Amino acid sequence: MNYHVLTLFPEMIEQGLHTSILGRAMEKGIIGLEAVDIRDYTEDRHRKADDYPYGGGAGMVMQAEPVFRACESVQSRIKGKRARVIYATPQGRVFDQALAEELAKEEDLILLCGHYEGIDERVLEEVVTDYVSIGDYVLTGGELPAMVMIDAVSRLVPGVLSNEVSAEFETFHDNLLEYPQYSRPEVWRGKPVPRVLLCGDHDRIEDWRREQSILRTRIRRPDLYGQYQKNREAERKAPSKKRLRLVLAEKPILADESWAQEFRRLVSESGLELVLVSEDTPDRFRRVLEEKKCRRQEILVFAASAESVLAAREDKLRTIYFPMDSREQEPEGLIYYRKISDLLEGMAVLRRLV
Ligand code: 6GU
Repeated sequence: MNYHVLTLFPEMIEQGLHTSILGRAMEKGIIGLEAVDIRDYTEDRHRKADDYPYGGGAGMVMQAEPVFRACESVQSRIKGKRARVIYATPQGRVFDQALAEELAKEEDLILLCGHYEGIDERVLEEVVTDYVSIGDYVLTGGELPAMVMIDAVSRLVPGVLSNEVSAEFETFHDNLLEYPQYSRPEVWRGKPVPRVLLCGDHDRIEDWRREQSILRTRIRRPDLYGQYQKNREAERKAPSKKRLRLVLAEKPILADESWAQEFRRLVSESGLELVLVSEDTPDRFRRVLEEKKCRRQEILVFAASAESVLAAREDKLRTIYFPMDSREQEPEGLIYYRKISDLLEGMAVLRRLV
């Protein structure tokens, strides 16, 4: 993903985004960030980019030509189709997780930051594809909104988050808030950690967390909870196309016969089809994908090695990683949905997904 931010204050963008997770993603080259100084595209020697508004009124308006030239300069350097141009404005569609997910699919994004009383309407009509607001309040400029959007979009770009769990299934995904988290010590100032978290039963823990998410959403964000309920209702009426249909498991995973039986039973009880794939053909997952005419969201892969996880990720498949060799070195940037230590845990995950 490459961001091109058109701004009068490039240092704000450059200084604000190079730390922590995004900094690392930029070092790794997963994310590119360019702050384009609109003043570099002015014609006069004072680099003046604004002027008085026609019709009078307070403040200054950013002039059309420098913005246009800055934008065209970026577009001409981008290969392939023209990039979407996002104008940060309180008059836009309110930015949310769904829009972040949509934008994360783009190769390049141009973010246009206004200042003062705004930008000459004529250039907006020419270049802007999306008017986006980050909420109903007034800011002095579009730089902070651009940074907010870049942060939210970037963490959805594959490889940006660490190799733990991909961001697909967390807060807001089904309109639920995240469950509460606890770390050591076990008792802090007389307050113990909820006991269920210490029981070691992943099934129970997942159930508890789900319940906490639901309760918390109902109390703290009744608006989101309403959405959640509406979606559940709709899903009951028309089974979601996102529902799992196919489970792909690499053969070594089912080597232990007693486990395999349980696993097969759960899969078939859930109305899913199980396909065993051998672990040594390079395009093994894609071939099944094509044969079964399944959508990617309908497939869950149980992969037996880091190499297989990479192959499945290449085909953008949701992947559960069950390392058969515990000494295996995981390559940096390995992304999977879940890593499990036994099939029981895998079955718990499966149960939750169907
Ligand atoms: Cl996206 N831009 C500006 N300039 N102000 C805002 C905003 C965006 N969202 C809320 N206020």
